[in-house]
Amino acid sequence: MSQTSAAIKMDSSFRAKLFDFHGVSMTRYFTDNWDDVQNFQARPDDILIATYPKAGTTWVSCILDLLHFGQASPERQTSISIYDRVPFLEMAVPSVPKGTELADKLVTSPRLIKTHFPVQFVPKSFWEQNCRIVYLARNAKDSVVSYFHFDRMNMAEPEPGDWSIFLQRFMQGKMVFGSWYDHVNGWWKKKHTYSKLHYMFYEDLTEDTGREMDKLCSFVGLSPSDEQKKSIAGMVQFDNMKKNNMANHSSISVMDFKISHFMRKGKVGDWKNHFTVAQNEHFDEDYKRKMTDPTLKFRTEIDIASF
Ligand code: PPS
Repeated sequence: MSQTSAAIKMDSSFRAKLFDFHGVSMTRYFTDNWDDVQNFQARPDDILIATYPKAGTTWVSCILDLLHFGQASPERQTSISIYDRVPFLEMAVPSVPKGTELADKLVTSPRLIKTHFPVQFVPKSFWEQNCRIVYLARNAKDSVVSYFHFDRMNMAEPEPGDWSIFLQRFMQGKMVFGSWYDHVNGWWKKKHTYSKLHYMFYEDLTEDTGREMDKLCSFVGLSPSDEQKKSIAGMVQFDNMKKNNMANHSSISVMDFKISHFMRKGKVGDWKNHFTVAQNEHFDEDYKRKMTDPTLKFRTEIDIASF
């Protein structure tokens, strides 16, 4: 049994409440270990994987883990869950080891560490050590749909309510880890002053996984063979990750797979199956007001023919 899959009683009383934390909506499961998280000692070769929830964190975590360790330790892929290979730094859920403890125990070099923090919450040692950071962003519409289904099935998340209420809350930034708009913009701005930040997009990764893997390799300084890259691209295809119990989160007891799967659809454009025409118009108007930086562009659909 993996370290973080210890049994937690799955019922709705476990659901956490949102509260304002330094100006960001959070739950106690990600703030209870705040002091240890803020004092976390990063190492110069640590790689921080930062995302707003549901952007494809698990996908890019598997890619980076395979790129770094897939050759030397192939058994990792079948014996250690992705959330133990890539600890979730701020996680402080009762009865399971804290993210900081898991990260401290990692024996790999580099250590791959996940966070959903907005940029201003990142512990200072990551900046002081000049660590590489990979930020993966996903368009707002698919993010909110994915988040909605996640909050329905994850008993540690706040009660989602119905779809229209959830969408409204997303637009107001009242989600765990705060506003999507502030998150993607905050990290985008950081890219201008911090050179070791690789900002990438879920839609690009879907369109051409090989091309995005090449960019990641040059960012982290790896040169895998074509054969290795091909093999990794196959292993991280949605259907293969969904079947892989070490990647699909099936051992996490707070997640009720009868409601929805963690590896749910893995598509660009599923929002079209959720937004009404009126919701879409309202969302677009609000989006224009909030997303004023013309250099940060998201795609809400991609040309199927191109991948
Ligand atoms: S979390 O809980 O925030 O860490 O979730 P995260 O891993 O960031 O995002 C989960 C969504 O990413 C999709 N996913 C993938 N899509 C395509 N290909 C691959 N390999 C892949 N792996 C994960 C996953 O299905 C969730 O999106 P939705 O839209 O809900 O399916």
